[in-house]
Amino acid sequence: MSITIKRPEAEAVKSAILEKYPAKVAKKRSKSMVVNDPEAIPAVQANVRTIPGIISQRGCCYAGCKGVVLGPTRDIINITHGPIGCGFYSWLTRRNQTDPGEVGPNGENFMMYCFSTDMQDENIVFGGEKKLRAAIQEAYDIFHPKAIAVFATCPVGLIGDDIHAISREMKEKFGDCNVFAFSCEGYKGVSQSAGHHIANNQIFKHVVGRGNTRPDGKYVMNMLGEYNIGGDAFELERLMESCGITLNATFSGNSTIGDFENAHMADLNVVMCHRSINYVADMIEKKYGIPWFKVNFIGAESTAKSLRKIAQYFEDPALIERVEKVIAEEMAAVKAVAEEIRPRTEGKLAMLFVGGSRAHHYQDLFRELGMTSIAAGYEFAHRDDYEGRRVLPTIQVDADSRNIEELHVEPDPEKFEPRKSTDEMQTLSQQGYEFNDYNGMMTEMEKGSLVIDDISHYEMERLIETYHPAVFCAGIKEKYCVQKMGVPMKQLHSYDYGGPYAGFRGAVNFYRDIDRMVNAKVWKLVRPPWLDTPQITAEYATA
Ligand code: CFM
Repeated sequence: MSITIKRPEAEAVKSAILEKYPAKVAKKRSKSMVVNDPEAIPAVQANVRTIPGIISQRGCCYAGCKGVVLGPTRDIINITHGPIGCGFYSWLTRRNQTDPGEVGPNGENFMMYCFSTDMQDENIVFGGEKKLRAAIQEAYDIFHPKAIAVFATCPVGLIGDDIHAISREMKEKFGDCNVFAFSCEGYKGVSQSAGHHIANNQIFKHVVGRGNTRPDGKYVMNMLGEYNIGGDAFELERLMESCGITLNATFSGNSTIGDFENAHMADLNVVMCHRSINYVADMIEKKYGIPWFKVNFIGAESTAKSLRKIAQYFEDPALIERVEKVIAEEMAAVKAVAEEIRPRTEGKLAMLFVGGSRAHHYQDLFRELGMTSIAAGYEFAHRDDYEGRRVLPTIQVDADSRNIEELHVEPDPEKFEPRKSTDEMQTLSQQGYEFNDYNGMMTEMEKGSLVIDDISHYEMERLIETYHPAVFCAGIKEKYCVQKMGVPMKQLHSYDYGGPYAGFRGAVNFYRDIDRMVNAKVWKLVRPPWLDTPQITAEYATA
């Protein structure tokens, strides 16, 4: 017997939400809230400033640069030039894990340290350059690292400390330590997305291409946009090894500076998180001739599909056979668990409002559990992440984006070497290969589902009240509000205490965690305190 549950109609839900806003705000928010049609994808307003006064989920440019892209690198000393809070709050809260690295007095895992210049009022008034120079020297003297990176926070941009000149000066002085800096002041751009771009530009300029070591192996590739949250990269490393695929550099989960330096030695770039790193894939291809395509290792089916794509790219029957064997073995275990759990999760609703790629990728896992992603959106993605890269030429570049440097890249006179000839690339394209492409989230979402960019806290509450989803996925800022509304909440940034969720074994972990959450009876017993004490809300409102 199948039961059809009547869901609220999405256009009506949207109108009801917008009704409460002042007219101007409603007009602007309306463009960022669309009802999906995978056959005729509507345009989504994205990567624009958040309206002042609205509670947003977004982070800042510094978070995207220092926290996201450089955060998982273990042997670069990352110094935050700014007040101590910025360094402290970007210190391991994302659960990006790493191998221990070398141990001993010159051990090269610095992730357990939080390095900052700890700027004080007097540094803001008289300048912080002296303090930064001293901090770089101190870090060098104590640890003798291969590299030191400096990150600007808001006040540094406002007072004009020249972090790049100081880094150059210290690099020359040391001779055996690469020092480079990032002008990633928090206020730049409209979200952490600007920070990804700034981070990638500097890594490309100052690091990529400096090495000349290629790891042993026949099939050597880089993985771009994988950040080893909750051990995801460890699981993917295991999987690649069992397939006989050699991982050269991962940007930047479980990575080292040496990996980045040798990134141009691989024969393929696969891109996981398109939003944060597509720039690097494009630049490496132009400069060194390494093709890229999009993969997704979240979800068992997507993992199998991505592995097959990689095997086909290398065009070796032995590799294709080995990959098929691994898929068959791993899938058997995954399917057994999925079949057991699915009757308990089938037909339930999920909502995902996360970053710039996970709100898409995790829908595959929910699909495997028979669940529908009824509403989803990103915090800071661009239109191409929603609608696909085909809209790139139509995206209007505004003043905020123009502020972020676009590197002009040319083929390297010595190191450029096309890994596939034009003919080979064409043949692969004819076989259905989508190089340099990403179709975005909306092609894979149901007709009538809601897609909302940069969702506000108010909009989130209204969605939950309307649809009563079985699970809501977002981050720590939303977690406890959602739970107080009686809905289980899964953090897809840090995974709470769970993970890995990537690859086949990761899928099994996710199925089990979601099963436990959506079938726990405790959520129905939650009665939020504000229902019984309305006067508290009133007092706050009039205070
Ligand atoms: Fe890419 Fe990320 Fe994400 Fe991202 Fe992030 Fe993250 Fe994320 Mo939190 S790089 S866009 S800036 S997949 S930290 S590992 S979980 S918001 S969806």
